[in-house]
Amino acid sequence: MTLHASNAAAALLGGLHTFIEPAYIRTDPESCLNYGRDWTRLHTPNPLAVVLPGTIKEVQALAGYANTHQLALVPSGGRTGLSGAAVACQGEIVVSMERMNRILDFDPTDRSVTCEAGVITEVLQNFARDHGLYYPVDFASRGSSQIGGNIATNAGGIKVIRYGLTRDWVTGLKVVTGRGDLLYLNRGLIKNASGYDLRHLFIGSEGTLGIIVEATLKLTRPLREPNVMVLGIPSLDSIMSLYHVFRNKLELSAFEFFSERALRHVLAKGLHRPFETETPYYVLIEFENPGGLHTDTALNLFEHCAEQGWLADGVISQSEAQAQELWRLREDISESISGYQPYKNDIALRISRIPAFLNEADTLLTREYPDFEVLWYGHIGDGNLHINILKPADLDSIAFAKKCGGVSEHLFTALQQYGGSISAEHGVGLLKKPYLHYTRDETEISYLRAIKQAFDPNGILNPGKIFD
Ligand code: S2G
Ligand code: ZN
Repeated sequence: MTLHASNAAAALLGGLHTFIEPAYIRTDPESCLNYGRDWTRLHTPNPLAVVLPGTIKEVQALAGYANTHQLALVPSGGRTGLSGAAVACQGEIVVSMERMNRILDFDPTDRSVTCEAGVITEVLQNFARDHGLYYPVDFASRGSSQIGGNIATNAGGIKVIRYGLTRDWVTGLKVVTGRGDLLYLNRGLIKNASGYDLRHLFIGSEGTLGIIVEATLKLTRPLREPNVMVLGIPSLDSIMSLYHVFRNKLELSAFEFFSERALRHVLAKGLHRPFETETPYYVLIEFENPGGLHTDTALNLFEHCAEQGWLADGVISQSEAQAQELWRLREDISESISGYQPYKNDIALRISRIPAFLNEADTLLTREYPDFEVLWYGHIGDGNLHINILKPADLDSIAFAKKCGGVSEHLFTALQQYGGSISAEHGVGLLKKPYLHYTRDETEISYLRAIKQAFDPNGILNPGKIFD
């Protein structure tokens, strides 16, 4: 009998009522389905219940209750993850932070904002903009992801080459550990040399060490009149040469790439080609261009790269609207292919090793996937490549995932030679767990386990994610 139908489950759920209002304890099938999964679709959601705490005290009481009754808790934000880290498929209790969604404090002198974990990323970005500032961690899922989830996965996105990752913007963190203790870490300080910086253990921990309940984040000045260029690239080899030329002369805030195949899926959704010429690859560059100060430099660099044969065509935005339209060619890729249930590789390398790896990986994937459509895109400027394999309509998901998993072993073996990571920004969760050893050795994993033991001794937090 599943846990849900037993009397024990009823008693466990009844006990929750002592510290969570019944309206915020859900067991209906729709809630269990929607809150029991992220954007992956390889596991059947099967939580015992979905709980929506409204205060830190309630989160602490939940952790205490879970320890007493050996219940598993799966912290849940916007559930836009791509590695299964927010999946609840084994009778866990999903702890949704969506009710804890207030912006609590803003200080213009510190240029910092304190918000609850459930604040939507775009709400924070708009709050910063409305106060003349900028929260520069940005990605396509900004409209549904939550700050707590962004921190738990150390979200990266499209501006990393200039602004870094979520980790670089968190100056304070309130977390409820697996022991039920509330830790207030670093308290918004820029400098704090008072021992281990525990904040950084929770950033990227995928809900396995603690439940993030509040964060203090730095803000910065807005980009001044960003311009966007999209360039048509004849071969993989020229991408990084072009990158070096542009980054040496312009303050880039983004350097993305995508293949013609990826572009075609976006065009199928109604967007227009950036220019007439069709090339195997495209690069999207963003740079600050206040008052058109750098336009000549950008055009001279364009000419130089064209003379070198590194590009075949290109366009530079003439307005903010056009810049946004060019961004959509890159940012809409994920959405445009979601119907194909793509198998996603999200790998990271040092950028110096990209040219050699790109060619080796392209040869390997062409050999291993003769009949599948393989799309390349990603944040190549920071060494992050997204390789998406589209599932053929006539192949069932399990067989497809099995085939791709086998190819991933080859890809990760090659990646290991380049010192790369099997997961650049999407995390490990459930999907990448079988491959963790390609990036972390046994000794390192033993230390990860020791840290887990310190913060979550009874293993109530997101068990089975990252490692067993
Ligand atoms: C991107 C979004 C998720 C995906 O587009 O940069 O991180 O589709 C991705 O891989
Ligand atoms: Zn990405």
